[in-house]
Amino acid sequence: MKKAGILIVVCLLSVSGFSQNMISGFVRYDNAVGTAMADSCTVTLSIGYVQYAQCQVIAGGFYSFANLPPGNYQLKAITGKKWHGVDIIDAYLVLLNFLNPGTLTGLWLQAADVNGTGGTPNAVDALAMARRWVGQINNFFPPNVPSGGPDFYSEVFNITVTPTSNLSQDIHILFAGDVDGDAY
Ligand SMILES: [Ca+2]
Ligand SMILES: [Ca+2]
Repeated sequence: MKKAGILIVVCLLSVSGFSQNMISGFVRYDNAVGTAMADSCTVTLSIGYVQYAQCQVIAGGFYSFANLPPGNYQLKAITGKKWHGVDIIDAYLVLLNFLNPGTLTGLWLQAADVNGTGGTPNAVDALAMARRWVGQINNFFPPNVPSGGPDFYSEVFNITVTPTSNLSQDIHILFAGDVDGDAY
């Protein structure tokens, strides 16, 4: 089996100087103002299912990859931030969306399926959110999500890098179940 090489952190710590084949932007929480995630977040670049590079965000939530070989990459963020931000309001919003699909969209809709069953999030998801809110359960999707672990969702982008690319792409993340985005 061919061993895949992982490029060890090609991120820039500043944007000084001239670089090509760049992807840069900010990791933001998916709320109304797009709060920048200033720490505890990593951006990954993958080719297919193989991670090619990763980069920690720096102050202000900024990330940057430079001098990337041309090709197609998948871009997303992960976070080690502690899960929070889900309460009975979020559960209520999941029920509203079940009765009137379309009230939750995008990452908020993805994050509503806290038990990972797929399909339209429903009362079972809402009940799990309420139970976790009051401390009856420690996670949504065991054993994939350890207690206190990184249960979050990230936007995922398919990016094509060319020899002259200088791409800007913000990446939004959301804690599982925080369908009103009020954790930040
Ligand atoms: Ca579900
Ligand atoms: Ca919330």
